Parts: sequence; structure tokens; C-alpha cells
Amino acid sequence: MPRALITGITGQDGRYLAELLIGKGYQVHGMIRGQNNPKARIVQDEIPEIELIDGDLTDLSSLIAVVEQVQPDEVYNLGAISFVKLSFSQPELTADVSGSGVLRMLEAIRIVGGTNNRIRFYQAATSEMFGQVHEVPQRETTPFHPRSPYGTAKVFGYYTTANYRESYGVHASNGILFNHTSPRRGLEFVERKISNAVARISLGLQETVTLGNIDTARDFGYAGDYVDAMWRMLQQDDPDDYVVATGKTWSIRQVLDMAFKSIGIEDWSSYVATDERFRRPAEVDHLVGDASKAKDILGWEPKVDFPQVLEEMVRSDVESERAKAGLA
Ligand code: F7E
Repeated sequence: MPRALITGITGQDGRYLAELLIGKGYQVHGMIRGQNNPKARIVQDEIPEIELIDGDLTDLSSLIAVVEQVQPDEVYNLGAISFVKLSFSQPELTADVSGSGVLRMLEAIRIVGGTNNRIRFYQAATSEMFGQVHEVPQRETTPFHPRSPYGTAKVFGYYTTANYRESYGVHASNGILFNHTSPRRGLEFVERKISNAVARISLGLQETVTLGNIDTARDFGYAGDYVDAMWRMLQQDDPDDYVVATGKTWSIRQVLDMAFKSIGIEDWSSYVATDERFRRPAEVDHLVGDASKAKDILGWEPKVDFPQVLEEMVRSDVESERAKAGLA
């Protein structure tokens, strides 16, 4: 039975990936951080097959112990401070977890794996590395120009991954994933903030939603599709870096259009306010990816369209908000 270790197991992608790997017959170990982490129980209840293990990306000795104990065939490093806005107020923590954390995990793999290292490594890189984009669409060869402490930390993680591949022969790959979402997406991210607010507005539980810059645009995909690309990267004979994207882009205004339309509201202007406090010191205006390399080499293509996912997110939020409020 192949063994996988996933950091960031409590996040959206960690849970989809765990389900995918369990379905393929893997034994899945999820790394849990902190003391009495309330999310650990949620994950364990949701996916009982997962084995949880304590470790922290800021603590090398804990990572060595985790890799020694799990003896993984594959390590998926999804753990990070992943909220771009937060990275501006906690830049050093972001660099430590999302940047140096990659280095520490690779060190643990190098030390425990020794010579003839057979542990395969996936790094969750990101379209945020392209930031102020140098070409449209963005592909693997597009220069990076990160616009946040999150983006700069991820660029460090990206090059560190490539460096362990070149220096020590580690089977280490970067997935440059564009925005991807689902009903499991955290409420801090814009499309889930919108789906949840729209659901609450439709139930009369909330009057308006306050956002930041709604003129930006993102290439949104479905998280369930994207974790499959991660797995495919580690099944290749040779490690490499891949863009994972849909090639289609939506502005936040269009996300609002679609979400409000799904509850029968055409003109959402009186339901949406904007406020400076949700804006960032530097913005990434427009992202759209070219995933043709992933298609050619991995045989990967997105299956679910964003409008379909968004509709499902609103539906799922209506259901859970209705239950929470005790409505019939
Ligand atoms: O912002 C704008 C905001 O925080 C999207 C992470 O998963 O994807 C994600 O990063 C856009 C930005 O995601 C609000 O300014 C307007 O232009 O949902 P977001 P992100 O920054 O694109 C990449 C690929 C990752 O790797 C990250 O980990 O929406 N926006 N008003 C807002 N954003 C938020 N969060 N909240 C607002 O009220």
C-alpha cells in the first residue's frame, strides 16, 4: 500500500487530495499543527481513514520525526499561510511557513531519505508568483513578479524545490496552481465570501456584503480537478513544474453577477459595498493560465467549469446557513 504524507490536511485541497488518494488505495497521513487544533477533529470525522500526525513546518526536527515515522512514498506540501491579505500583516510568519517551510520539508526528506532517495515531493506553488504579469496567458516560462509577501515566499519555495531536484536528485515537482475553489473553500477567499453572503441575503440573514477591489480578475477552477493534477505530477518518471489552470478568467464583478443571478437578483448594486480595509497594498490585477504542458504531459484537463462550481457553492451555503439559523 503506497503511503502519502499531506501537509495542510485541514485545508480545502488537503481534504480533496486525501479522498482522491484513499480512493486509489493509499494510506494517507495528514500533518496537524498546534495544540488542540479544532480542525483536526473535523478532518478526522469527515475522512476517518486519515492518520493524523503532529508536526509543524516551522520546526525541522518535528518534520524529520514525521518523515521518519510515516516513511512516505509521496509528500504533498500544501501547508502554508495561504491568505494573501494576511501575508501583508504577518509577512515574517508567511516567509517562515510558506517559504522556509518548503526548505525544511525538503531537508527532512533529504536527511531521512538518504542516498537513493525515493520519496517524491509535490510543492503547492501558485499563480500569485506571476503577480504583475509579464505575459498573457501565463505559462511555465513566464517570468515571476510577485506582489505580496505570500507571493515572494512562494517564489522562494518554488526555486528551493527546483534546487533540491537539481542538487540532490529529489523527485520534486512544482504545481503552479491558479485559483481553485469548491464548497469547502475558506470563507476568507473572495468567491466563497460572495457565495456565503449571497446565500445569507437570500435567506434574509444578511443585508449587504462589503468587499475590496472588485475589478480584479482570476482564472478559477474546481479544487477536485486540481488535486488530480498534483497526483499525476508525482506519477511521472521525471519531476517537473506545471501550470494548472482553466484558461478562462472572471472578474470579481462577474462572480457577483453569477452568484446573485443564481438567487434571482439581476441588479446587485444595492447589496454590495466596498471598503478600503479589504484592499491590498499591491494588487494582482488579472490572471489567466495556459495549462497546455499539463495537458500534453500529464493528460490533465479541467472537467468542471467555474460557473457550475459557484452555483453549487451558493446552493451548499444556502443549505448550511438555513440549518444553522434553524429555518425550515
Ligand atoms: O482574492 C479581490 C482581491 O483572497 C481574489 C489563494 O488561494 O489564489 C488565492 O489568492 C481577488 C483579489 O484570492 C475582496 O483583492 C476583492 O484581487 O480570494 P482572494 P487570491 O489573492 O487570488 C491563489 C492562487 C493562491 O495561491 C492563494 O493562496 O479578489 N477581493 N474584495 C477580495 N478578496 C478577498 N479575499 N476578500 C474581499 O473582500
